[in-house]
Amino acid sequence: MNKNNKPSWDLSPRQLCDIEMLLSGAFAPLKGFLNQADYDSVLATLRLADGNLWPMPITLDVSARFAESLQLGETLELRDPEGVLIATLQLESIWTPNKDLEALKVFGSNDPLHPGVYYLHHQAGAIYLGGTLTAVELPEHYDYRQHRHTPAELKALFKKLGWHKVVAFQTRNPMHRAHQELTFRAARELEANLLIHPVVGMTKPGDIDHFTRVRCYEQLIKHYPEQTTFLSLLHLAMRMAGPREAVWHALIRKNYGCTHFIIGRDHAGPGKNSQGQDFYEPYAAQALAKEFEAEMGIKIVSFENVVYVQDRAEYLLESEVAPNEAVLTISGTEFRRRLREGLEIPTWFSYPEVITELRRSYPPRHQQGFTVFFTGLSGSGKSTVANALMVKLMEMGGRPVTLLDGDVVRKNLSSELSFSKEHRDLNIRRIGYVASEITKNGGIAICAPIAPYSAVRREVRELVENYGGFIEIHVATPLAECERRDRKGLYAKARSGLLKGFTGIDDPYEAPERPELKLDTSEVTPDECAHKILLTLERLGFIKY
Ligand code: PPS
Repeated sequence: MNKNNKPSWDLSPRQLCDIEMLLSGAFAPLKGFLNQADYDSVLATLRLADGNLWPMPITLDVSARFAESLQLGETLELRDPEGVLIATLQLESIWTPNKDLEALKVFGSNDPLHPGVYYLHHQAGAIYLGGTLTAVELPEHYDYRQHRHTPAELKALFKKLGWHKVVAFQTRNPMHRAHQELTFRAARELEANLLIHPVVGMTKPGDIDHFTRVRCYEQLIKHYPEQTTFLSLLHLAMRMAGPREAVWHALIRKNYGCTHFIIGRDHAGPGKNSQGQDFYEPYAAQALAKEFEAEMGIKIVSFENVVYVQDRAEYLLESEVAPNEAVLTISGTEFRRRLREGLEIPTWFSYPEVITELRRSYPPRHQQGFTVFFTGLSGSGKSTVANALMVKLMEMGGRPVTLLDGDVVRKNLSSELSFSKEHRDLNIRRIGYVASEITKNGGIAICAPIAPYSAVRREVRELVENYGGFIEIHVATPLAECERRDRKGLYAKARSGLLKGFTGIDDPYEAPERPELKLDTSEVTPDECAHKILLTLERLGFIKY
């Protein structure tokens, strides 16, 4: 509650993106966050209850506790993280969504490896609020202002420039020469102007940050014929929903005044599922968007992949290449490996200025920061090994090292927290936050909490991997051995019932499924454990002797 007695909600990063799109008209015909009838209809039919095409549920998710304080019909204030009032919402619906159903309908899957599914189940609040918005002010951006435009501004600009046909290109990656070739072709074939319209709101976790990407686009755009191409940034939060997302992207571009929209192979696909298969058929997004082309009022420009043909020294569509012609490709994974290891990236693949920008932000791994995250039972030997590792890394020098030991953190950062699941997760989030800042600034963070829950460990991994390495070490010393050691006498207390909720005794420990390294200190000395970790760090490229 604030001083007007109106309930107030602090918008999450994703909600901030959504509200900006809603208020600017980029999500027209939406006038607010979906109410329950529209939500149900969007899931079932890709349409709002009134029949208008709209494929993506844009919902205001909140915690159950906050929702309890609300009543239908009242006005809710929506604020940015600094407390600035962005808009008010007239509450029309409050409901508990069936998230399994939502995941299946929107993403076609309930696989937690899908980032949209994961977000839905682990980050989005349990309750949805729907209603019409009244704007107060658009969220403020201080970065790249010259490249940010509302739909009205872009439409006015196209009109002023006399651009009658505008083909939009969506991307969440740095653009290389193949992308440029594809956009050139589209513009040439359609005799249209080109809008490079990259997403800078939220993309797939682990993507290259938008600051770096925008510097790359600024370099690339110099290689287009003058006055033909325009760069504008889209503050969208992607969902990685493949076909549904493609329809959504096209509708958004229509709202920005574009006449054509390029959809390539596997548009907005999130990669592989837990069975190692792509979540979506490579051309399913094109097919679905084509189905709605006439209704949307924007033409879909479908493209297959463009590849580099060595003998001809030019880019061609895959289908134009003769069977005997050698095609050169560098996959995304290979490209990242070369960046990471400081290896050569050929000029046929990308312009040197673009590569220079990428290298400034992504130095080779041995110059990046990283986090070594130990997890394991009390008494498993985490602290001992962490200390051994710390001094060995300090001996090597070159990067500052900080140890965030479980007990020490509990004294300094988390002294008010208990050992409930909620508090343990909060404790790990705090450790993760500090580790991510250390990693961002090029240092080494060594964390050694129990961290019994896998979901929050994954959250921390995602956070840290935005800035550098995350190396998870499972100290898998058997419970019997930890209990035998019982250095602090806590196992005895837990067994006798004096201490409740003790990990491994009457509280759960979820072992990591894919740690970078698994150690058992009942079999290996602390010194040897530290050595094994150093070898792992070397293998991954984070240290160089
Ligand atoms: S957690 O779950 O990650 O937040 O735990 P952590 O911050 O690492 O704190 C673990 C240390 O607190 C002591 N302790 C307990 N551990 C587990 N369960 C309960 N109920 C508990 N109560 C106190 C214990 O000494 C842990 O230290 P380590 O170094 O792991 O032995």
